[in-house]
Amino acid sequence: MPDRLHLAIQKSGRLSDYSRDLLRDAGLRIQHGKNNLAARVENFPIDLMFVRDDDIPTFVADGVCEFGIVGLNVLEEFALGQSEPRFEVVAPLGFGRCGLKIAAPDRLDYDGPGSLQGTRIATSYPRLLQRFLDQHGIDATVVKMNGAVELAPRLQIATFICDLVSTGATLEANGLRVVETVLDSEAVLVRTRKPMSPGKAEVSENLLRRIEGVLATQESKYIMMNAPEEALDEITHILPGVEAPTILPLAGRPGHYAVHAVCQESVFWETLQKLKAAGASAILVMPIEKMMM
Ligand code: PRT
Ligand code: ZN
Repeated sequence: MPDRLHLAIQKSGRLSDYSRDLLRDAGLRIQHGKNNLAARVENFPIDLMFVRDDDIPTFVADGVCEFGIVGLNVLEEFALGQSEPRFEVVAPLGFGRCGLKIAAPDRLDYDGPGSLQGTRIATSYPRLLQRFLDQHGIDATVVKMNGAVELAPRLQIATFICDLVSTGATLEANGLRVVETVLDSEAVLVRTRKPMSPGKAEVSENLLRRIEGVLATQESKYIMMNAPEEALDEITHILPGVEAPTILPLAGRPGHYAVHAVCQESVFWETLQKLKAAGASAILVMPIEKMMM
């Protein structure tokens, strides 16, 4: 029996569906048993642990789970309470994006971090907020709250709040506005720094390659177009993240070519417009299902 690797993901919440989808896209077949705290992966020696997101940094730091998927906000807040980092971020995952922001009541004047001096700021992220205040040389009282932080100004617990923001709708509904960014966050794949057995290390590398493959295909697109010979140089230049496109002569159209390429970066409408202006026609952009470099 090979050593089984343990991967912690959020049980239920904003990251859980995305985390499961990512693992499925990486080809992991998750067994659905009766146990809703753990599941086996059928085709890999990996066990999934379904836990509160707040517990994930501890599990990974202690090596109880070799890997975890968690918001950078939760991870960094935990790390600031540790004397040494016992884990490493191995991949940003592109979902769960949000910002840890300081917000002020709409009617309050705000004139830079100096306006925070001597005030009270409510947050669930006291260490990250304290770091921000220290970096700006501000002396303020950090009021720790475990939830409903946006109510603090109305309840007169604090003047400012420091909370996660994605759409900004919650702030708006509570008459608050963003004044500072403390941290830009997204979900990350984190790995323990505890040494692994050779068996686990091999599975770990394999898992990483698979996840990197999924992330690469999310950004990458296969692009095809036709172009006259004189436009080929400029087109090759415009294509984002392409080293050597495939260029094939078009049957029955002398001087005209088909250009095929894998773009390793996002292809925007602006890129298509530039290609067209350079002389390209019949431009097609297609998703890539699997890729291994
Ligand atoms: O039960 P468990 O402890 O596992 O879950 P949780 O309730 O602590 O976390 P959950 O599921 O709410 O969030 C998990 C992670 O999602 C967070 O740690 C962030 O990394 C990420 N994330 C992304 C967010 C948001 N966007 C977000 N908008 N987490 C929370 N919010 C909250 C925010 O706190 C505020 O109350 O949503 C509200 C603001 O949203 P907007 O859209 O109105 O700006
Ligand atoms: Zn939580």
